[in-house]
Amino acid sequence: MYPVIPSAQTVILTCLKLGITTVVISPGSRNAPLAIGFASNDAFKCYSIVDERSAGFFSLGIAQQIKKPVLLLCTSGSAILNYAPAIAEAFYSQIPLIVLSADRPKYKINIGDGQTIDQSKVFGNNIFSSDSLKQDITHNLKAITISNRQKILNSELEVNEIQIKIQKFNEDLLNKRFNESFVFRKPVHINIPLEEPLYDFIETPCVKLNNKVKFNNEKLIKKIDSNFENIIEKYSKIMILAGSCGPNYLDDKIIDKIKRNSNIVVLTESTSNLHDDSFFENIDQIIAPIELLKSKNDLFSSLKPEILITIGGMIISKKIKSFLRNFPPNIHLHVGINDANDTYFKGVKHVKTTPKIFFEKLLEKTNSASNYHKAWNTLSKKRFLAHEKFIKKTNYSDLVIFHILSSRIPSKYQVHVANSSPVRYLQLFKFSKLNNTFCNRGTSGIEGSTSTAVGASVANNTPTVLITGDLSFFYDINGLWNNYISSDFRIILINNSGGGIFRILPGFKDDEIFSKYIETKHSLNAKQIAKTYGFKYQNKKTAFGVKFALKTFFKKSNRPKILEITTPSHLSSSTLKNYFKFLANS
Ligand SMILES: Cc1ncc(C[n+]2csc(CCOP(=O)(O)OP(=O)(O)O)c2C)c(N)n1
Repeated sequence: MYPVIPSAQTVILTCLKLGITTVVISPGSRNAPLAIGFASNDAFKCYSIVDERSAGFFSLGIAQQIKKPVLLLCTSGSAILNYAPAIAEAFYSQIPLIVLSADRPKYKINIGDGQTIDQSKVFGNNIFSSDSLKQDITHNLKAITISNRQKILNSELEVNEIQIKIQKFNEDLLNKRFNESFVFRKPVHINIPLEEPLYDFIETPCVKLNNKVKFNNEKLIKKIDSNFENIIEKYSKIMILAGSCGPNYLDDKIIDKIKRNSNIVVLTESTSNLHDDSFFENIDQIIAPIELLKSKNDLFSSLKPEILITIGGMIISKKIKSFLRNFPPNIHLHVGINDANDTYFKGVKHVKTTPKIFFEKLLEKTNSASNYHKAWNTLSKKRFLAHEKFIKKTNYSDLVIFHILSSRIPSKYQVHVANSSPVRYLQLFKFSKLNNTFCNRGTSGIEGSTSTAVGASVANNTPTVLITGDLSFFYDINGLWNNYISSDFRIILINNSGGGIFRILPGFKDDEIFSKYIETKHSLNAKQIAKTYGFKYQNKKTAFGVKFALKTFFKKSNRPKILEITTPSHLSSSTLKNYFKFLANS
């Protein structure tokens, strides 16, 4: 079934032609032509989610996995504003989303009609583009004439001639923006003014798209500037720093070539999803203790790269940022098609190509022998030994929980981590290389981790576990309010009764104001929530209890499960501080 309204039809036909077929729909009437049009067409996979904020993150989770734009459809009024956090996250973490907001015609905005706001440009600068389709003049011409406010009637042209222009404008705009979303991996917004009647449908579309509608990304992959190819020969200290990358971002052949160069070190994070024994995967474990040493300047100077090559998206580690800002490389190159951030204030040269093309070219010229990798490796090994020693003797705390988890999450599980301290603790441990790991680090928000994990789980064949803090979990309870949570979905909720991260960050004060307004201490638990949403639930308060629960937690079950782990916030923060001191002095 197709809506009779040509612009709504055009949206559906463009999506079909480009193969954009996943749609997350939130309820309403203004969007009914599109909602029913999508849902009645077997080519589309549609999801229904009431809360638009959750729908936004759910879509983001899907798009993160399928690496293609996902459509978000909402009604007019305030609904669209609730997409804002997910759109900002998608914008900064380079995830393609297409917001389709149904709207009233222009002449019904700000004249006292209900459920109406100005929907243009609601995402400000946190989106790639915001546009509005033109309203079809052939649909309910009478309403347009009565309104007498929209100047789409033109006395010199016939109605049909005007409609042809409108149709061309709409087709071109949709093709352009959908392409940009896909190629640049960015969110885009298309606002769609729709006049009533909204519930009229036909079996065969009356719109015929022009043939130019297709994906076209060839122009974007630029040739590498040949100056960069001599880098390997020239420098003896090269650092490759990987931010968040999807799984398999670099292929094994390239990894193999990189590791044969003793002048290259590769630093990765949990969300880089890049693994090799020669890579340094626990950046904070290596660097954070240095800051506590008297000899820090000498040590940092010896580890500083001459050239920094960044790949992927956002970097989690504050420590590596601080190190590279204080001890900047001579050159910073960012390799990739999307954003190149000048994170280290050194100026960044953007090499707009794929890492595969770049490294293949670069690594043809091997290898100036140097001790650079060795220096990092010696320090890393030393830190790891101290880490093991500390963990063995330490008390029950958030740190210990992550140690326990690191060897107990089955490798077939995809791991989603919430902000902020869970993702930072995770960085201190080696999890299975097969646990692909994701976190919303575009804006580091705490409002959509559950919804994102649920979205990712429906798009992925592997089971999913979400590791979350309590504020993040309670913030996004509506992430559980949908029909798409499978029985193998797992949540590990580390409940330290507030924002434990703030006890770790500089500025912590053990007083009432801090506790109430910064840490936001509370005494909630997830027991009743688990019941409401049909989860099996356990709560553990000791290392022994957690280990015991994990023996069966990932086993097959007929319902999803929540394991709530209660930890003492004051001990957790002091343990982490002692951990870094111990590493520094070992
Ligand atoms: C939407 C949003 N509001 C506020 C913040 C600031 N913030 C960062 S971490 C955090 C606390 C997270 O607490 P919790 O989820 O319990 O994890 P914990 O730090 O205790 O491990 C807050 C409020 C944010 N990142 N996003």
